[in-house]
Amino acid sequence: MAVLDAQTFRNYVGGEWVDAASGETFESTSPATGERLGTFPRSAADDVERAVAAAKAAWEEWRLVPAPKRGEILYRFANLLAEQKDELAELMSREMGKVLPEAGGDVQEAIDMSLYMAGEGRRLFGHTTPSELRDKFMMSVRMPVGVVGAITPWNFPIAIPSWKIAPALVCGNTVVLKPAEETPLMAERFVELFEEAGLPPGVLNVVHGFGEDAGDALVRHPDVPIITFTGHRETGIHVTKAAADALKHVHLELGGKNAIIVMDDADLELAVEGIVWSAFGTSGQRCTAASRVIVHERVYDALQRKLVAAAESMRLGVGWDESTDLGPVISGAALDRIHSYTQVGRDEGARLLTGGEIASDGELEKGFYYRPTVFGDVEPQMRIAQEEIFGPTTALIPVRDFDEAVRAANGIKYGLSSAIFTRDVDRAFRAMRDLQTGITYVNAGTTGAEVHLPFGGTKDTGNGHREAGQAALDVFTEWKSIYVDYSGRLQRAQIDNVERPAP
Ligand code: UN1
Repeated sequence: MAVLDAQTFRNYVGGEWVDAASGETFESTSPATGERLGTFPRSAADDVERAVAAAKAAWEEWRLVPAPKRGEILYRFANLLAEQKDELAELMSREMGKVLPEAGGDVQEAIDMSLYMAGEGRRLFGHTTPSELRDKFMMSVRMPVGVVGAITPWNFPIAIPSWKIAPALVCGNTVVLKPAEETPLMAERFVELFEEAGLPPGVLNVVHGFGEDAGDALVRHPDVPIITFTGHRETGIHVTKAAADALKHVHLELGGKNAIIVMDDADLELAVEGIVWSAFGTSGQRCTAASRVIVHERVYDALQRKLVAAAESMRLGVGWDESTDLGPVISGAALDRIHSYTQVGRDEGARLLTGGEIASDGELEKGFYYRPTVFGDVEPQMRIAQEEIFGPTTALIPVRDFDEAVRAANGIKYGLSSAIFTRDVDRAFRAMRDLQTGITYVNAGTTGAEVHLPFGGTKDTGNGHREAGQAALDVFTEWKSIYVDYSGRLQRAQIDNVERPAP
């Protein structure tokens, strides 16, 4: 393991720890307390250039390492993550803000993904199928593509890099990672563990910095044929345009405005637990957060009462304190944006039932805390029911029946996750069919995806690709179809084997 100064960190390029060429830096600070966690290189195009060159050179050898051997490195990586899970969770809580059980879950998701993709080293199945011609064999195999440019967000600072990097590596690609500038320390630890697991130099490189310089240079680099990006819709559009001239493969995982439907036959206690977990977990800063709750009018009052009581019982504080239910949001800018939506909701005529305030009493004053916020009497077209807030704010939308609920759920531009609480099996199946999202939960909240099913969404949530599950392999490989003719003569498909029609 590289010996690093406790406070100053570097990029990881070609197996070396290096500063940005410009010598410029930026700081990582805790959103919980403002404490400084480290100084990181603020990289630009020339740093990206070096990292891509290292990844490109390493690819020539890495693509030839047998996939099961590539998988073994992922097994070792998973074991190291497991050994250091508690320490990583504590650090994540400091750098990103989420409470310890969730931070542990974030690390666990990376362990799960690494183990799953490690096993893929002994699968990566292709297909064989009989030829229409005699003495001819055909198969399709997955081929690595080259250097993957991965741009990852701060809200799952260990899990999401693993979703991209574990499958990219097992498929035989090399990677340049540009992690979120809010959580560079987590990315640093992530790559140190890969180094310790025995990943050869250049196979995974990290370039710290900001989207506008390091991220943009990575997206535009001609030797990076695949870009995988998780973040805002507008940035996703920018990435797509920047990658278009070089016809790059672009995988996007963008926003969500996820709804939980609560029908009149639902188990209301369970529904409230699901809503609290999905709306306020990670302080609402998940792509899968439930920022809308669509409620049958017959149970609306009861649900509203229970939900408000549950929200008001939540304790705000630093994530590493065991009594904390809700940690800070990521930054002052995020806090301002979330708070501005409270004003938007009020102006639109929604009823603020609880929260709607920046919390700054006592120790909270040092960080960025927002009280869990519930709006009632929200109409589906209001901005607070249409736009991604990415904070602990949810909107209750009353409806008369199931059809109206599904219409409201679908009446947005995003399509990541959805949920329905009902005990009626017919309604549950209709919801599974009719909710236009990439993920649907029955009798559970909108969060909680497991690593071995595809993750991603319809409409403006992405561009049709999925990460996780077997679907991830489609992002990080190209199919090659191979034909072997052992007849010893020229056999023309579609011609030599076709019976001539009778004259
Ligand atoms: C995200 O918010 O981008 O299902 C990822 C979930 C988590 C992953 C969320 N397993 O909410």
